[in-house]
Amino acid sequence: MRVAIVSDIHGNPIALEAVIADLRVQAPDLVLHGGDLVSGGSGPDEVVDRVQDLGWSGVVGNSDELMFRVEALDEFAAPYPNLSAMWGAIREMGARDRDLLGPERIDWLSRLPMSVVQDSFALVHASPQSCWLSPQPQAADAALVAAYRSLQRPLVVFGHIHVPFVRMLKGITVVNTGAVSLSCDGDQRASYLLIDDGTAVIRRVEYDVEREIRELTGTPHADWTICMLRTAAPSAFGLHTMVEQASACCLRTSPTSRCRKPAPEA
Ligand SMILES: [Mn+2]
Repeated sequence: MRVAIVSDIHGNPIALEAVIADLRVQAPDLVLHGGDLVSGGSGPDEVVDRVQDLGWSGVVGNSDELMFRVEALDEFAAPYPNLSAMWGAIREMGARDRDLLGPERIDWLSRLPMSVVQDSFALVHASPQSCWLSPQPQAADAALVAAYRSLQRPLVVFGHIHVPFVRMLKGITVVNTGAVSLSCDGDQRASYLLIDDGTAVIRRVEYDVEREIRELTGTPHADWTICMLRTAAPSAFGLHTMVEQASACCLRTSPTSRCRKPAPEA
């Protein structure tokens, strides 16, 4: 049995189509999505329609929750008032996505479950209790086991942090799918997971990042997301990826911005 898990598409239809082309070659028996279908990309409506047409089941992500429960952002943002400019921008980006999606797609997002549990593995967006909070890539073994053992499966898969990894621990393998869009590990390619008879393999897929950037240009706060798409900057702050990325790239908290256009080709 071959299962593919595609997570954190973040409204990027160009990256999604590249992954779908790769899936045709890999020919999994089942494809699931790991949530965060929307937010940050040029076509959240296109992405939701495509996932619905393909019949992929999946789980709810924090970005999806923001579409049907706007106040979730206030709850998450409350401890970080110093980042108020960023929260405001995320709200404006969310409003654009809600307009594009319309009530029917948002209603569909609101019905996504917190987890998908199969015989041999379980899938959540961040953790079993929350689609906002998860261990970070550098988490200790014990923290990963503590976060996911309640699912009682030998393999647990999550997305959310946009940093793919496979950690084989005592009694449990914890896997992060990485992100189709807005990778956060320095590699701008799309990332997704294949589980081949219980063995987890991360796949990376090149796509036309500059085409997505052209599509995004002119949308609210596109400079943030364009920066994130180009740099795939590693996270540094221990908060949610979006927060980390936006802080690092776009609030200029570091003296040297990592958001630079690639040098023109010779
Ligand atoms: Mn995400």
